[in-house]
Amino acid sequence: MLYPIRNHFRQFIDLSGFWEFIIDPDDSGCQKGWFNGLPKSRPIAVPASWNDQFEDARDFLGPAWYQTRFDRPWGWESQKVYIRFNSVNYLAEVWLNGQKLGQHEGGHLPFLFDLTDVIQSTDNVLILRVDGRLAHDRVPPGNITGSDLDFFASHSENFPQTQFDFFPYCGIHRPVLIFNQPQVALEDITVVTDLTGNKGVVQVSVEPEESNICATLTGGSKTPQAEGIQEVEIVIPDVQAWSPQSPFLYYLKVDLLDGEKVLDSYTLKTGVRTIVVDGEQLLLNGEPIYLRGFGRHEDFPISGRGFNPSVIIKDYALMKWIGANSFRTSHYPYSEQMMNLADELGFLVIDETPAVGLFFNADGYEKRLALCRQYTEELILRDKNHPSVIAWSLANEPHSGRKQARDFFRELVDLAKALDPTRPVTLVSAMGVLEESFEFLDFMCLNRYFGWYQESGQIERGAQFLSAECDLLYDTYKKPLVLTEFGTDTLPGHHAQPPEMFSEEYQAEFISRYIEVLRAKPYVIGEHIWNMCDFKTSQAVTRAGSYNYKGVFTRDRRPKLAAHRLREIWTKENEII
Ligand code: BDP
Repeated sequence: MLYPIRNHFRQFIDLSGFWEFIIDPDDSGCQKGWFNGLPKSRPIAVPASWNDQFEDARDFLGPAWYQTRFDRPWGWESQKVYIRFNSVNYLAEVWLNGQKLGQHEGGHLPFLFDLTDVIQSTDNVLILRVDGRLAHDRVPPGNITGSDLDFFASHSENFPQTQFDFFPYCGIHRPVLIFNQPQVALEDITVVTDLTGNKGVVQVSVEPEESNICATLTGGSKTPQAEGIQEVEIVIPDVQAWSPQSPFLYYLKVDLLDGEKVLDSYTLKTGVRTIVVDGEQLLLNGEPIYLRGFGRHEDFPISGRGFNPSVIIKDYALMKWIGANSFRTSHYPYSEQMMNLADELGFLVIDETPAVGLFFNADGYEKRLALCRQYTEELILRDKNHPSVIAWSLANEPHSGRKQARDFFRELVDLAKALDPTRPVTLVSAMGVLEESFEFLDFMCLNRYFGWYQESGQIERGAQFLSAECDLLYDTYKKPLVLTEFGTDTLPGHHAQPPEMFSEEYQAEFISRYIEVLRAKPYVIGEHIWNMCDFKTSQAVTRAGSYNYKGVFTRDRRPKLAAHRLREIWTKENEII
């Protein structure tokens, strides 16, 4: 899926700014015809979550309505025109000038509608109904009641009642763009790269089928080019491979041709690299790599889960400072801008779908599976061309103790492999859950909290449990393993000697001890701390101030003791990667 760009053939307009907004607590907006125009409303910032912008909307999950107006830009009269929503959480219904364009379920992933036949030259009225309510057959799920509760060990007493541990922020979370395309246009481009010795190979294929294309690669010392129908291969003699130490990106320009005439053109950045699981190792460009980094969240005061460019930059600066080389997009896909910067700054990303808190009982199973298939497709379509993406994660902490879980993930793994045969596929398993799908996944991801939720207060005992369990899993599945979560809630400024729970010392000791255990195991290919920053979650007795305090930075990005400890460990060892 191509991100809108500006060039000789294409333009886009970003509708970010202040829109009109009204909450609809009794869900009567449709009946009252609000899709034709909102009644008295108030201004709201877009993109941003609505929850922290108003007194009466914090725990309100929808439905709510948005409205904005725009004119068609000049020069688009004979062009195709689309609207692209980069992320709306959770269910979006969209109208333009009173006509329904369609709907999309699921946050964090883009969707678009064709406006060509609906757009007017002036005074277009765009209206959205956004519904973020939690339900057992939505993904991620929430508001679980009755017998469904048997499937869960936790998160049943929190408010709002989510089956996941982050605040269920709602709204238009990322920019909304209108863009044009020529009548005959490049609809999609797929780039696959390979390396042999110092030669790089870039395979480029496009949609629509049968297109005549010319692909040109610039950025290196030469400017190789290839012409063909729908699919071409470009060979780069002295290739500069992409890696965290040297995140070199080429510009790939694809022209759509009709004889000599160029009908459309699209330029994207691409890095040439390979990624494979080999025995107990993960190889980037044929060399073993070890992941150091975090599980994270898109989360900041007031803007909530809304796109916040300065926070993105700050987070990358802190990850560089601390010596991280990777992260997981826990527990949903991050913004496309975040992914572009990962390519540019040389971060390795485990790219996760929004499938967190999954359970597998019959009621709602088909709908959840259909949604997970949709998310997997949308994610791979969106992120397939990023060199930074080294693996797809299909879920976080599914309640896999039922035999249906295995079939569910078998189907998703097959789908992911069919869509992208080049990247490893994984999922992230919870403590106390036997994840049988490890059998057909490329590597194992585990979240473990021995010494926190269990063996509380006992770091050494926790470390022994961790060690034993990792060995057991490796002996069973013989696959490499990333510890994708470990950490402790830590109140900034709270100290204790000897270390005790919630103190900065306890977090620093816990993390250091876990790292020692992991480093002694040759099949462990990475350590991701939970979490990079403190973040907002639902209210619960285990979540003081409705924060998860496991950040090694505070929510406003100040380091705790553990951040300094990690920096000592992670910046000393750049020889690993
Ligand atoms: C894991 C979840 C993560 C939570 C974390 C915790 O994957 O979302 O925030 O535990 O409890 O179970 O802090």
